[in-house]
Amino acid sequence: MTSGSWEEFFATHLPPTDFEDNRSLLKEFCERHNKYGNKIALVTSGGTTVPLEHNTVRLIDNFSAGNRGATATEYFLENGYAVIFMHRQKSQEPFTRHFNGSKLLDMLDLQEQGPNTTITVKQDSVYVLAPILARYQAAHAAGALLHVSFTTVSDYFWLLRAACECLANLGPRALLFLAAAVSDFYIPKDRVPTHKMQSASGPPVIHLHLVPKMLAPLVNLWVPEAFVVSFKLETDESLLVSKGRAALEKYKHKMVVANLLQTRNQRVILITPEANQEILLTKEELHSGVEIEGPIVSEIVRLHAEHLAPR
Ligand code: PAZ
Repeated sequence: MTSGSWEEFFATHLPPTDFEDNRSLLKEFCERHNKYGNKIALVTSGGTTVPLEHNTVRLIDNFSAGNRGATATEYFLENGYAVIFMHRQKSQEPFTRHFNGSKLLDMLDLQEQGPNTTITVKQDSVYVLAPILARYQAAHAAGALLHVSFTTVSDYFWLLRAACECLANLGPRALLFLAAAVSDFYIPKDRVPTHKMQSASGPPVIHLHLVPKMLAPLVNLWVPEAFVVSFKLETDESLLVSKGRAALEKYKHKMVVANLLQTRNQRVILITPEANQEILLTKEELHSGVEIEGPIVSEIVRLHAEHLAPR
C-alpha cells in the first residue's frame, strides 16, 4: 500500500460542489463568534465513504452512526461553546437524535376535524420534548450552531481544512473534537472508473492507497494554537492505550480519546501527556440513559479552560 503527502491529496482531488457555500458559512460563523471572544468547538462526526465509481453506485463505508459527535455537540453548547457540527450527511444530528424512527410520531395526538384538524403533543411526552426543544431553539436563536456536511473522505478533508483556516483566527479559543470515523484507505481519483463497474468484466481488483495523515498539518500548520482532541478506535483491548498514546506522542496535540468499538458508549480512556483517565459508566447508568459524552465533554472543557488561563 502506498500513501502520498497531504499536499498531493489536495492537488489531485477537487473540492466538493458545495464547498464555496460551506466555506462562506464557516467564515461568517467564525468571524461573528471571534468578534465576541467566544469559544468555538469544531465537532466532526460520522463515517466517510470511499466511492468505487465517480457516478457512485458502490462505495466503501464504515459503521459510524455519528452518535458521539451529535451528542457531544449538545454538551458543548450547554457549556457555552459555539459549535461547528461537521457531519456525514444523513448521520445523527444534535437534538433530532432523540427522535429516531417513530419516536416523534409516537409522541403526537391527532384530532381529525376536517379543516380544523390539530396535532398536539401527548401530555406524558411534553416533559421529554419540551427541554430538548427549548435547548434547540436557544442554540439557533443565539446563532451558536452551524451544520456543514460531507460524504466522501475527500469532501471531509476539504471541509476540515477550510474549517481550520477560519478557526485559526481564534487562536487557543478554538477546540477540535475529531470524532469522525475517517477512512484510512482510499482510491486515488484517477484510478476510479467513471461509470458503474460491470460484473461482465469479472471480479474487480481494487487497489487501496493509504490516506495521508492530516493530523500532522492540522496540529502544526492549520490551527497551531487550538486545543485539539482526536479519537482512536480499536477492536483489540491490548492495542488501545498504546496506540492512543503513540498518536499523542507523534502529533503532540492535547488529548486522544481511546475507545473500543464494542464498548464505546460505556467506556473511554482520555489520554493526555500527563495521564490516562478512564471514564466508565455502570450498567445502571447506561440503562437509565446517562450519556458518556457528558463526562467526556466536561473534562475536555475543564482542560481547555486551563489551556486558556493566563499563566
Ligand atoms: O459515530 P459513533 O457514535 O457510532 O461512534 C463513535 C466513534 C467510535 C466513531 C468515535 O468515538 C471514534 O473513535 N472516532 C475515531 C475513529 C478512528 O478513526 O479511530
